[in-house]
Amino acid sequence: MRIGIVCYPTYGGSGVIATELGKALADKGHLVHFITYQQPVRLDHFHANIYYHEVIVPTYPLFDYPPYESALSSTLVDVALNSHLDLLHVHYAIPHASTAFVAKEILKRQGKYLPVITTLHGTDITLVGRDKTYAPVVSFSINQSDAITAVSRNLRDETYRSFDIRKDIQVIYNFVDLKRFRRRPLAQFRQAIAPNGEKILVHVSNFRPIKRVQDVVHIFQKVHESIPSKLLLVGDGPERPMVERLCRELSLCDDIRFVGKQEQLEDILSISDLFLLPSEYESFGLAALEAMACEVPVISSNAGGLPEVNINAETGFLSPVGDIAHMAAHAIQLLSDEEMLQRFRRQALKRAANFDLEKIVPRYEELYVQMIQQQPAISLPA
Ligand code: GMT
Repeated sequence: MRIGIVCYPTYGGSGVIATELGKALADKGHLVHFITYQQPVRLDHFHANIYYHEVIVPTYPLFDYPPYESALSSTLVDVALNSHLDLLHVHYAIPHASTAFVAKEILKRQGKYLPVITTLHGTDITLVGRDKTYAPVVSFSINQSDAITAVSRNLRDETYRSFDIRKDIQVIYNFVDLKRFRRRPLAQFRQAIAPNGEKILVHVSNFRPIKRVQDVVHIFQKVHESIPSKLLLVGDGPERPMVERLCRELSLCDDIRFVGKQEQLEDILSISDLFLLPSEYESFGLAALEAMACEVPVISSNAGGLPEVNINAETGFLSPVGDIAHMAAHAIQLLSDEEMLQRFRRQALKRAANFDLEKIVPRYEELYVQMIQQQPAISLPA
């Protein structure tokens, strides 16, 4: 198949899943065309079956707001026609679902049918999408998609609750590449971070308020009081200055390291003992899944789709949002009982195997085939 993929190329779960999906599809022999305004972060190697089309948004003195959506729709039309796309898979509803709809309508008038699949990822529904500035367009463009998928049951249900959706939303869970995300013995690296055998806790996110990174620091403070430990904070974003200030106020700077955005996440996870994800909301929690694949149990909130990934008292523990004491107590319990920690590690890996890329990617392929086969006859305007 010739597949067009639209996503946010930046450091975020939806872009990561879209890129990993494209790479997996290319490995299976499909031709994959990424159409984005910047090279996606995880699209880091040449692959004979992968093409990248940059969306250029021309500037003009009249434009206070360069019309990105129009540039994207026009690029989609161009790529669909010249690269003979069979379908378009857009990730994150805003503005990708509506730009895909415009492209599809233009193409229809040129005699080409282009099925559009929209994957909902989370904040496009729960945060930004619900804002009345966007809601009517989000609702309309989801309903106009030929197929809609959501990355968890929770997100599917939230979508039905928030919008008037008259179509079936299929749940296709996020996935992880178990060949890449697996625990490796990196003793030297571990020694460098925790020279005195301290336990290592880790958090990975884009440091947005929804991630509650300050809770991560407060949880760590309590753990640190009773267990020699280090905290690795991976990623970057708007909350970072506040989090840095908090570390200074709590005199924890020597034991907390901000390592910024990292490509080799699997190495960091390989030396970690516990993953912290106290988010206000997660439609799924891809970062937690990647940790579990590397045998790292997860202490998380019970928000959104997290209970569909992290199983309480099995792969980690779930607590109400903001319940720092509860999260810290569970972290201390796990870190001070080696037998329990090892058991949770094995269980985390076993759970992650349910979300193996090799199981999930075929579900998208099946959906693509279905969409291509239901192609309606297009009558060209006279
Ligand atoms: O979490 C973010 O801020 C990034 C966001 C995105 O759209 O890039 O992530 C969302 O999509 C991921 C992939 O499907 C999910 O694993 C995340 O849980 C989800 N984030 C939220 O719902 C807050």
